[in-house]
Formats: sequence, C-alpha cells, structure tokens
Amino acid sequence: MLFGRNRKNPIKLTDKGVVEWKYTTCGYCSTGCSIEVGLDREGKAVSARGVGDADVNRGKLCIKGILEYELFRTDGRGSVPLMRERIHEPFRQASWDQALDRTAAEIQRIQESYGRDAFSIVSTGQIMTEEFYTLGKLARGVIGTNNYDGNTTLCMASAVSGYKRSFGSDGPPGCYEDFEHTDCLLAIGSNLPEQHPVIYWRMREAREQRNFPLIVVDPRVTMLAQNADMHLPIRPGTDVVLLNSLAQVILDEGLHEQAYIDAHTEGFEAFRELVEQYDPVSAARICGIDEDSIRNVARLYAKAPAAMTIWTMGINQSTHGSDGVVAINNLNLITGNIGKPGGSSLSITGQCNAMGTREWSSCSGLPGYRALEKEQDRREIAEFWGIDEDFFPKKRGMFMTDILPAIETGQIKGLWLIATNPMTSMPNTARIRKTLEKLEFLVVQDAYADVETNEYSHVFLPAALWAEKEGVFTNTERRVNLIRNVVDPFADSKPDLWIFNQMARRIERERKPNFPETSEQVFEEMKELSKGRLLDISGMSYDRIEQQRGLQWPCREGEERGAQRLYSDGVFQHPGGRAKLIPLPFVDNNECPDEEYPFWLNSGRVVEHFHSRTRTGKIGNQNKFSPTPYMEMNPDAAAELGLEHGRYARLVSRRGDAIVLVQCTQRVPRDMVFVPFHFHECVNRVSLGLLDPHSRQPAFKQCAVRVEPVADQEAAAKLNLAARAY
Ligand SMILES: Nc1nc2c(c(=O)[nH]1)N[C@H]1C(S)=C(S)[C@@H](COP(=O)(O)OP(=O)(O)OC[C@H]3O[C@@H](n4cnc5c(=O)[nH]c(N)nc54)[C@H](O)[C@@H]3O)O[C@H]1N2
Ligand SMILES: Nc1nc2c(c(=O)[nH]1)N[C@H]1C(S)=C(S)[C@@H](COP(=O)(O)OP(=O)(O)OC[C@H]3O[C@@H](n4cnc5c(=O)[nH]c(N)nc54)[C@H](O)[C@@H]3O)O[C@H]1N2
Ligand code: SF4
Ligand SMILES: [Mo]
Repeated sequence: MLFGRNRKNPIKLTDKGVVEWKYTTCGYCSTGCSIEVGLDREGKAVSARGVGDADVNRGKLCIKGILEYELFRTDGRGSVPLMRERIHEPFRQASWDQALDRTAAEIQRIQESYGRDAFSIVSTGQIMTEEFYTLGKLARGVIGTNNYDGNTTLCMASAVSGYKRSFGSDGPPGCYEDFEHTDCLLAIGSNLPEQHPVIYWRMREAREQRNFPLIVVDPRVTMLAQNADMHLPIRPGTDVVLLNSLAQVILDEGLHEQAYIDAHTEGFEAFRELVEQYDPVSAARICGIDEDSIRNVARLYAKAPAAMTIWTMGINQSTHGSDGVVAINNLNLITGNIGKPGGSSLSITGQCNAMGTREWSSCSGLPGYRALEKEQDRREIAEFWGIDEDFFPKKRGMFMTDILPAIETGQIKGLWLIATNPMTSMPNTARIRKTLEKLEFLVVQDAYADVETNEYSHVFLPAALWAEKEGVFTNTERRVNLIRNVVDPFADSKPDLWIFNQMARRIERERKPNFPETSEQVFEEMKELSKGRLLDISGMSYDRIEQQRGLQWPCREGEERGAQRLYSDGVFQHPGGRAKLIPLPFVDNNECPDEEYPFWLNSGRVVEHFHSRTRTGKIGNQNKFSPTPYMEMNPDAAAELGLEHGRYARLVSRRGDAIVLVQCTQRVPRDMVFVPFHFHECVNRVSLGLLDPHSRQPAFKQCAVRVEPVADQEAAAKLNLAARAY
C-alpha cells in the first residue's frame, strides 16, 4: 500500500536549470553561512545551497538563506535616484549626477551655515566592510563630521562597550568550535534557534556528542529554553544581579581560579567586596530566580573544566547592557574561562556585518580599532590618508541615539541614512517622525525605495544589494567571508562603495585621501592598516578567503589560517596587559509595571522575518508564516481581560498605542507581553528605549504597557493591516 502510494507520488526535485554556482555569504544574520547561488542559462538566480565544506554551516542554511536568491526580484526596490524640494510632495526621478550634486551641495551648505557637526551620518551593520571603511574615510577624512554613527548602537554597542571595559578592546574572544569543547553553556537573552539557526545547529550537534549542561536565562520560554537543562525566567533587566550573585557563590565557596586571577586580572579586591552584597538570598528578591538555582548554576559553571557564556539582545538592549557584558566577563575571568577551548565570553552578533562596522567603519573612532582619543592613532591615520591630523576631533561625537534628539533640539540640521530604517526600528515612532520632519535635508540611501524612512527624505539614492556587489563581512566568530558579485545591480541602483566614492569627489577640501575604485583595492588598503594590530587581516586575500570558506582574524601575513581565539596567552589590551574585574552595583531604573500599565513589554524577533521586513516581507514563503503584527500573551492574563486568541487588542503605553493580534501562549509569563518588532507602526509606537549610560543602547526589552480589548474588530483589522506596509 505504502509502496504503491510512493510510486504514484515520488519525491521529485525540480530541475531549475542551474548552469553555474557562485560563491557568496548570507546577508541576513551574523552567523555568516557560506551560500552558493545557482544561475540559469540567462544568468538569472534560480536557486541556493549551503556550502558543504564551509566550516561555519557545513552545508546547512536556514529559511532566510535558502530563499535569499529571490531577493534580486523583490518588489519595492529603488531603480533610479529620486528628489524633491519638500517632504510629502511627490518625488521626481533624477540622474545620479543631479542627486549626488544636490546632496553634496546640501552637506556643504549646512556645514558652512551651522558648523561641520551639524550634518550627521548614520549607517548600518549590513553593507560590506570595504564600504564601511570607505564611508569612514569620507565621514572622518573629507566631510569631517563627528556626529557619525550606525544602527549598531541599537544592537551591539553594549557588547563593544563591555569588551572594551573588561579586556581593553572590542573583539569576541571565542568561536563556534568552542561548543565542541565546553562542559557547560550559559545562554543569556539569546534565542539561538530562531535568530541564529545555524549556530544553534552547531551547538546541538556538539551537545548530542558530549551532552554538556545548557542553562538558559530568559523571561520567556523560548525555543532555546525548551531545549535547556535549566531555564531561569529572570525578572526583566536584572541579569547583572544574577551574575553578581553567581560570582558571590563562586568566591564564597572557593570555586574560583585564584592563579588565573592573580596572573591576568586587576581589581579583584574591590570586585569581591561588591559581590558580597549579592548573596543568593538578597539577589533572589531582585532577579526572581530562587536561591538554590543560583547556587546550583554557580557550582555547575565553576566546576566545569571549561564553561562558556553566550548572549544577545536580552543583555545588550537594557539600561544595564554594558554592565551585563562586563558581568559576564567578570564571571569568566574569575573562573579562568577566557581564550581557552570551550571557555569564553562569546557575544552572538546581530546583523551580517555588525562586526565589519565595529572594526573598520570609524563610527566610534578610527579604522582598525583605533581611537580618536589617542594621539598616535590620529597621527597614523592622518598620515596614511594624507590629511591634516587636526582635521580629526579628539573625542568621538554623538551616538545614533543622541543624534536624533540633537535634531529635535536643532543642533543637527542634515542627515544621511545608509541602510537603516529608524522609522520602524527606533523606539517611540511618533518622536522619530517629528524629528525627521524637522530636518532641513535628509538623504536616504537604501536598496528599497518603499522603506518607511524614505517618506521623510529630500533625496533617495538607490543602492545595490547583497551579492549584486562584492566585498567581505565579518561574522560572530571574527571570520571574514566573501560575497562574490553574483548578478548585476538592479535597474540603475549602484553599490554603496560607488556612491561613497562619487560623494568624495564632490566635497571640496584642500587635502583629500585617495579613494580606490574596486572593493578588492580597498581590502588591500585595509590589510596595510591592520598589520600588527589585534584584528590583523594582512594574511588574507579574496581568493584565499573563498578557498578556505572564510578566515578568522587575526590572520597575519604568511599565516595559513587565522586564530580561533583571542587572549589565549592571558595578555589583554589594557595598558599592562591585564583584564579588569569591575564592580557593578545595580540600580533599578526601568519603567516597571504598575497598576495603570501592568505588563512588561518585551520585543524581539521571529525566524522567518528580518528586522523591518523590507526584504523578508516580500518573499512569499517567508511572509506567510507571520504576515501581520501580533503579540504573545499568557492565556490566563488574556482571559482576565476578556481577550481572545486570534482577536485584535490595543496595546497602550505612556508613549502611544498599537493594534495587535492576540496570540495566547504559555511562552510568556502572566505579567509580560512579547511583540516581534518587524512591523512598522507597531511595537516601537509604544516602546520607551531608556539608554544605557556607557553604550547609549536603548533598552528595547523593558517598559510598561496595558492591554485593552477592542470593540470594533473590523476597524482594528484595517489598522493592523496598515502596519504590514508590504
Ligand atoms: N530571523 C531573524 N534572525 C535575526 C534577526 C532578525 O531580525 N530575524 N536579527 C539579527 C540581529 S540584528 C540581532 S541583534 C539578533 C538578535 O537575536 P536575539 O537577541 O536572540 O533575539 P531577540 O528576539 O531580540 O531577543 C532575545 C531574547 O531576549 C529575551 N529577553 C528580553 N528581556 C530580557 C532580560 O531582561 N533578560 C534576559 N536574559 N533576556 C531577555 C527575549 O525574551 C528574547 O527571547 O538576531 C539576528 N538574527
Ligand atoms: N522594539 C525593538 N526595536 C528594535 C530591536 C528590538 O529587538 N526591539 N532591535 C534593534 C536591533 S538589534 C537592530 S540591529 C535594529 C535594526 O534596525 P534597522 O537597521 O533600521 O532595520 P533594517 O530593516 O535591517 O534596515 C536596514 C535597511 O537597509 C537596507 N539594505 C539592505 N541591504 C542594503 C545594502 O546593501 N545597501 C543599502 N544602502 N541598503 C541596504 C534594507 O532595505 C533596510 O531598509 O533594530 C532595532 N530595533
Ligand atoms: S543562519 Fe543566518 S547566516 Fe545562516 S542562512 Fe540563516 S540568516 Fe543566513
Ligand atoms: Mo541587531
């Protein structure tokens, strides 16, 4: 019977007529999977497959990577430059010369009228590293504005800040192979199976071999939590308290590595004194994790021959984001778990090239992890670029989250947005809208003309996307991987590199750096600047990267492969070479639930969508899984308010409101709702985004809301549909 049915409907793979496979790297998340895109006889991208001998993904891809080749034909792409005198008027098509000339003229007008820093630039984590380096050269070396940052302030700023405070430099010290050596894995505020599916698969494979304990800290019962040995449903925003308490138990019970602490760290006494206040009984009252669980986890972690911690936005997007990262580093320093196989503080990065911007964009300083604050760094770069050292400011300027308020107060008059969509991704949409409307000049450079932020622009520059161009990305484990140019740019869109180079020609300055034309030439220049530094890439070349399916830095000239881990020798980047143990007192400064707003609002992501959905919202097989804005809500809480699964409800905060579909699930506790942030006019209409004092990253994960039933379901459905945008 079964045999017969199978014969009738045999599984058949469609022959898509692929005649050539081209090597590239996925452009969504920071896992960094190697992909081959299949081209048919007409050169059209028709298929994709994971690269089998790539160490990162070993042939696997997630749903986004598998369908990524469909991007080249998605709706809403920018085909020609657009211009208008005033926002909200219709755009008219322009030539590249017209659009670039107008932008250059506006930049210069604003700088001459209001000062150099009155024109601001905000970029992304999603263009090539060569493009980042070139943009940095343009922003710091030609335009000369100090108000230059990226959306990584919404994402990785706390990790960067925490690494710098503990180790003296940015740079995740571990790698994926650490899963194959670890004896205990602590995952904090990270939903790996949905947000980094292939890293999750690597972790699971390793765990099936050696069955090490997995402890997940997350207020939601995520897919990762369901797979854990222990799930700690922490009270939002209190991870520092839990981490201080783990350290307290470890020190109190003498489970720490005194020899490592003595040889490689400083500040132990002050640290020990502070954590004494965080005994498990006191800590449990604040963080909501019972005292015995705290003790058990501390013992498990400290007694494991090698233990590692991974984290993502549950830590970074908090008013204690930077402190949370330092607390993780403290834990690993006192247990001697840095730079050894299976022992690490591994921040799981977000966007495909969030690392590339940290390393090379000059957003937070100068290229190659150099700082504006250091005279020698300023001199080196000024000489290399052939410009005056005095052209550089001596201190970094504003972060993205300070740039927008500075537009509000009139300090900043012009803005250039590159591959970021703050109308959807920044907290408090109403405020962002007013801010953008206030600008004298906004230029939006994006692959999609229908990106929401473009409603507020004077000039739109259509950019080529992903494998329509060539360059490198750096992934979570510091692996530099190559994107080969698979197809031509869509219509008259241009690679971001080309756009930056054109702009450099149009800004008048006495002395200007040289701007090489091809990405490979730019890469060669970066190699030169990386020599002898922590992020040395001088041993790499495009061809070698492709052959090896990605190379990790540092990879020095003449080296066959890069280093898997940093700080294996126990020498850190602070002067004197020691890591710092930093005491972290906790102050509760969140907007917490109260009688009027009784729920925690938590937000994040789902596997099938990427951010503001400019891409995934248009790929049918991805969009169909969650086409409309919705909210996870505990069924008991819903019943109490008379809300039903599948009906619309109104989410209200002190900032605004949003209409969402109620999805009843035990995944969230009774006093919390969770909303994916992928939809325009949705969760960020209500979010607050208090800033971390060190990293200036918004606490997207914590604020207070109430939920109201909606009588007119039909009207709500319309509003909800409007938020889909695509
Ligand atoms: N499919 C898909 N994958 C992506 C992305 C995408 O948009 N879609 N985006 C990429 C990017 S840029 C990023 S930054 C990463 C983000 O990757 P993740 O950080 O893994 O994803 P999020 O859903 O933002 O948040 C993770 C978890 O933090 C938890 N959390 C909330 N508050 C707290 C808290 O106070 N403490 C703790 N411990 N946890 C808390 C949330 O409940 C949530 O489950 O994903 C990357 N990968
Ligand atoms: N409530 C809430 N808000 C959040 C978060 C959250 O968890 N909750 N997470 C935050 C985080 S971690 C992040 S990273 C941000 C992301 O926020 P954004 O960066 O604003 O979101 P994206 O939709 O990724 O925007 C990237 C834009 O770049 C365009 N693009 C893609 N490739 C190219 C290219 O090659 N060139 C050019 N020029 N354009 C290109 C895309 O079309 C898209 O419009 O959102 C943040 N916002
Ligand atoms: S796991 Fe990340 S890098 Fe890999 S295919 Fe999926 S989205 Fe792309
Ligand atoms: Mo992110």
